Amino acid sequence: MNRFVTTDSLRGLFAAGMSDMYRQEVPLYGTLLDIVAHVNATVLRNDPALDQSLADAGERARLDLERHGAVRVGTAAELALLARIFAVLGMYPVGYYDLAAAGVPVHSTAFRPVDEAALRACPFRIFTSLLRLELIEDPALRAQAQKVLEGRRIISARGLALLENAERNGGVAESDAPEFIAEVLAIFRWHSEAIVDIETYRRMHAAHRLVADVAAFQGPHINHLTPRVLDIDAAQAEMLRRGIDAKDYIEGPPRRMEAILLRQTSFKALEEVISFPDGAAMQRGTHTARFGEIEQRGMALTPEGRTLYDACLHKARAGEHPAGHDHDARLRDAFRDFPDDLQALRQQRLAYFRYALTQKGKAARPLAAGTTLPDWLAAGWVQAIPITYEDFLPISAAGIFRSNLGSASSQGYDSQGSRAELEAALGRKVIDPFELYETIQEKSLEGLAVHFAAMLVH
Ligand code: OOG
Ligand code: NI
Repeated sequence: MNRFVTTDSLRGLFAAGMSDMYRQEVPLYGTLLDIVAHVNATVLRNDPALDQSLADAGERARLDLERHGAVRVGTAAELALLARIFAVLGMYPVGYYDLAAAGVPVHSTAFRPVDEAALRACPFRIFTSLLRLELIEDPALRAQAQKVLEGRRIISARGLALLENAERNGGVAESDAPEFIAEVLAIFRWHSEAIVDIETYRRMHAAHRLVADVAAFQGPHINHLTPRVLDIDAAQAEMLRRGIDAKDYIEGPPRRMEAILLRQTSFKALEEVISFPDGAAMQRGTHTARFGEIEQRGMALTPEGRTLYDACLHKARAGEHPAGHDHDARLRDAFRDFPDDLQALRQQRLAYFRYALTQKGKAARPLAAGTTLPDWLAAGWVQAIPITYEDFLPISAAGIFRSNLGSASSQGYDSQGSRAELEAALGRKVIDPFELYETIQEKSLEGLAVHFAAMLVH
C-alpha cells in the first residue's frame, strides 16, 4: 500500500525543511528565531487575553512554525514550474504586486494556502518575484541575461519526474515524500559558485543588482525566511541590543492597540563570498542578497480599510525626512484617522471578522424569531474575531527590497505593472485576497444563521 501524504503535511515538511536549510546557510537567522521565541513567550505570559484570542482564532498552535520566504525567478517557464510545485504543496498564487514603480524590476505574487483549515494547519507562504528583463535598458546585456536564464535548469531530472508523478497520481506517495521534499528544497539552496564570469556579473549588477542576483546563479536561492513575532517593537529593540545591523525603522502601520495588516523589520543583507568561473580557474568575489526579516501580523482590511490605510500612509510619507527621522511620530500622527478599536473597525467595515459562537451562545435558549448579528453580539452569544492578514504590502515589500539593494535603486521605472503577463506565465489568474477574506467572513455568518435557525424549530 502506498498512501498519499496530505497536502498540509507535505507543506509542513517543506516549511520545516526550508527553516533547517536556512538556519544552516545563514546562522544569523537562528539568532532571529531565538529573539522571536523569547519575545513571543514573554508576550504570551504577560498577556493572557492575547494568548486566548490567538487560540480563538486558531493561530496559537501555528505561531511557532509560521514563516514566509521570498524567492526571485528569471523566466516565465521557471515561474510556471514553481507554480506546479507549490500547487502540490497546497500553495496558490494570491495577489499581484507590481514593484517597478518602486524601482525594482520585478512583479510578484504570494503562493500560500487559501482555505481556513489549510491556513490553520500550516500557513507557509512564499513571496515569488519574476524578473522583468524588458525593463533593463542595455539590449546586449538583456539578451545575455536572457540566454543565461534560458540555459539553466533549476530542478533536477529526478525532481521533475517526482513532480510529474505527483501530478499524474493526484498526490505524493508516502514513500516518495522525503525525496520529493529534498528535491524541492535543493531548488532554493544557496550557490556559492556563480554561473557567469565576474565581468558579466558586474555588468548585470550595474544594470540592476537584482539582475545579478537572479541571473548570475544556478537557481532561485531563498533570500529570507521570516518568523512571526507578537511584538515587533520588542524584537526590533532586541536586534539593536544584540548589535544586529537592523533597518532604521519598522515598515508598515504604526504600533496600535489593534494591529492591522503587517509590520516588518529586517537586518541588512550579508556580503557573501562567491567564486566566479574564470577560464579553467575560479575568481573570488562577493554578492549581497540574503537577509533576515521579522514580522508582526494584524487583521486583514477590507478595500475601504485599505484605502484609508493607503491615505494615512501617504500623509505620513509626504515630506518625509531622508534618514527616517521622526518616522514613528509622523506615522502615529497620520494614523489618528484610522479607528483603533474593534467595534469601530467592524461597524465601519474597515476590517474582516470571523464570527463564532461563544460558550454563552452555545448554551443559549431558543431565540425569538428574526434576530440577527447585532442581537447575537449584544447578547454575548457571538464573538467577532479579527481575521489575520495572510498577504503582503507592496510598499513594505519595496522598502525591504530597497534596504537590501542599497539606495541606488530608489528611482522608479516608468512602467505599468503587467498582471496579464504574470498570469500568462502562471497559466492561471492570481486569486484576489479580498475575496478570500470575504469568503471566510461570509461562511462564518452563514454557519451562525443556520445554527440560530435550527434553534428556532426546536
Ligand atoms: C521579496 C520582498 C517582499 C516582504 O516581506 O514584503 C517580502 C524579496 O526581497 O524578494 O518578502
Ligand atoms: Ni519578506
